[in-house]
Amino acid sequence: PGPMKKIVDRVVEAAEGIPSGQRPRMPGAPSTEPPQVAEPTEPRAPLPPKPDQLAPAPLSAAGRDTGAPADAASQNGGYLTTAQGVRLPDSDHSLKAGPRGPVLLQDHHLREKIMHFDHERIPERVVHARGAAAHGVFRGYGTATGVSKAAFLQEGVETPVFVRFSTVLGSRGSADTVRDTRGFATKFYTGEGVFDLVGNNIPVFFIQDAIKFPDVVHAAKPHPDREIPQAQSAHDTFWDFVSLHTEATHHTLWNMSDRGIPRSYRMMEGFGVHTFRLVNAEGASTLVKFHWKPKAGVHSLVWEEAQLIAGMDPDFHRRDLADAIEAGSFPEWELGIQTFPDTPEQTFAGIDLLDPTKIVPEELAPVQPIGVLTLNANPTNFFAETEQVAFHPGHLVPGIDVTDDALLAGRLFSYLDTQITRLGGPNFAQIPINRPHAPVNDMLRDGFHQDAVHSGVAPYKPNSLDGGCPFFAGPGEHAFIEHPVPIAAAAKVREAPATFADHFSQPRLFWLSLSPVEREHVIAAYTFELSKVYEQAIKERVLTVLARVDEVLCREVAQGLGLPAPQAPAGAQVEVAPSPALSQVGQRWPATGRVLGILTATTSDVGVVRQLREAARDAGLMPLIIAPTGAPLADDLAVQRTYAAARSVEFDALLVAGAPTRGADDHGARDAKSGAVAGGQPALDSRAVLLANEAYRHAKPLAGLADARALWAAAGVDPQAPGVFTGTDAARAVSALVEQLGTHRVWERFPATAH
Ligand code: HDD
Repeated sequence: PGPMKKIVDRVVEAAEGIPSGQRPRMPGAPSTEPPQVAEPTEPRAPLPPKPDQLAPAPLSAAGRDTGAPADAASQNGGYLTTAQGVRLPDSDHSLKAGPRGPVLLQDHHLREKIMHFDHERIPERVVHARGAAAHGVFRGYGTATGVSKAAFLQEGVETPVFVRFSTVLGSRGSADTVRDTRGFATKFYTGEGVFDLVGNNIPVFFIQDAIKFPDVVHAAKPHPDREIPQAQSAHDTFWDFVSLHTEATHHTLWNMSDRGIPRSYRMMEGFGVHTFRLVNAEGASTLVKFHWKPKAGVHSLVWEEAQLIAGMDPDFHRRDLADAIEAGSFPEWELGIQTFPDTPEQTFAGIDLLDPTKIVPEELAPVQPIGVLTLNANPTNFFAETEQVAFHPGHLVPGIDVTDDALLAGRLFSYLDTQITRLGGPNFAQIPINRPHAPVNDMLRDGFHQDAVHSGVAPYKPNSLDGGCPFFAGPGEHAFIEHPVPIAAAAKVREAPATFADHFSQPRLFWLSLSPVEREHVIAAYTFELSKVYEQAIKERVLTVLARVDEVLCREVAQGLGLPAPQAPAGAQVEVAPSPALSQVGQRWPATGRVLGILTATTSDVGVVRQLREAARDAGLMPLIIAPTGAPLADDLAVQRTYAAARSVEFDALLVAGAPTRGADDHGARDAKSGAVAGGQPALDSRAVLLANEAYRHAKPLAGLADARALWAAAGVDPQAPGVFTGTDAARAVSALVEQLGTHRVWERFPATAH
């Protein structure tokens, strides 16, 4: 207290003469303002999240392991300091010669503060710049031990993980719900070192050889002259490239399908894409493809929702992931493998396993579950963790090895290289989020941002000065030993295997595997995207590609564009058997973790609203209460969305607990047209009408208590239609929604004409 008192006194003295409102607050000085509003005068925990950051109320009191490193620095310590730890009396005024200046060059605090700010941004990822991540745990089932000796796959072994999901094309600040492939990158901090599985939500890729990666990315990124469009494939250069480079047809078709607009990161499959090689304890190898299967099922938005959300809540997927974890509704995926004998041909059922534009249908090689991933904690700091995490397909552990896939080979170079630009040097493995949990004993030294204080004098091998340390590990000591794959004598060539020339059989397989409504969406997506293309020749060329995939697809897209449908060359369409596993329609999934909007009005019975919310929570749903204003309905019934901020696209299902009439509930409504009072009756609030109308059009389940009928009528909701429940029993209303959410949407309500 002695010296501290003096410092405080001096600071107080220095503050004399400054108007009281601008005076820096001293530690311990009494505050005159209410505690939640005033700047705190002594260290205390950060304020709770602001209302618009509030996640839905927790489903369970989940134990949290934030995964933050033990030395995490927070800003609620005692005193503001410089980066050198010197305490500061003021951070609001530059050092000046008198209050009117000039500013003095010797102001180190000003210089340091602005210097650091000037360098806050680092280069964003050249692809996959936009992403969101979470911590979790992976538990091995032990079912893979016959094919891989990887320790983390053994039964019951729990491994901490960090998973980052992303879009590919957009910049860091772009919208989440654009039509694009999604990245699904997992870092396993295993006891044998870090293993990264850097996959996508689409099992195939645009190109068969990494040397084409700059081409496809340049074509898909915004045009270099005006830098538009952002985070879109709906433009000339993309379609120019994929129509000339037809090995991209399969991936493009997946992008145009519902897979290109996932409902949530929680509801996407993930794929390792390449064929990998697993090696067991006896040294026997097996070729495999990795699959992540979400326990919540694979679900998508519809295109209109995706477009609306991009404006209404560009952070939709990021928020959805964080909210679900915060609410204790932890997303889960099973990791599975398809296994193939490691033969010299490296084919399975005639499919070339080294061709990343091909899948192996699950009906031919079932996906065998080998472990489960649970995401259970949000990052503590976005930049430190989500932005600085660095994945690399070459981060492998004993028991998991690569194949000669030429796309994978190029990736093994690219990911190390990109971190040097992005993270500023070769020491990115020392950034907390990238640090292995296994002991590190490398001989890498120096370089920018060297964090370690290495001891010893002999960072080389062999040495005698450091006692010969560190030593090499033998096969029984968890060493990573490359599988000794024989390499056949061959001439150096720039060529692909002959089977790689088949660009159309698998796009056709995918198309034929989709349900009618999913095909309808594919047609609509191609028509939308090509409508945005200016060059007629490019549209025509895409149609010639589509003709080789399927006549109906080609004809319907051509019709939408107002162009003649070209004929495919005779025999161009190959006979393929569909793979029902590729369709997202027709299965049932748990409704757990789905978002339910509960629409209330000033006339709603608060007891009933409470009952609905509890029933929804008991069913594992995440209910959000929508009300005319933000005023709580009761002490225990906070409002999460006002009418002004609610839009149907946020919800998987809508539950109406009162008919919101204009007049009583129109606070904030500014739409003059909707204020019409018909026949002396107050009209329904236009925003509530739109909510019900959109939810109905997007084939979402709807339920309403008896007075919802007026809303149904105004919103064009047919009360007899499938997936619309109207009644007086609150519990039945919720169970009707839960039942219907099992299929994600009420598919019967979508018109589907493409067969
Ligand atoms: Fe890649 C990032 C997935 C081919 C070069 N890639 C990146 C990320 C994912 C993928 C999920 C984001 C990781 C994160 O969240 O930080 N990439 C894939 C898949 C591919 C693929 C599934 C094909 C099967 N990628 C690919 C090729 C190359 C790259 C062929 C280059 C030759 N990818 C990169 C990169 C990135 C990247 C430039 C950008 C930022 C980063 O690596 O760390 O190096």
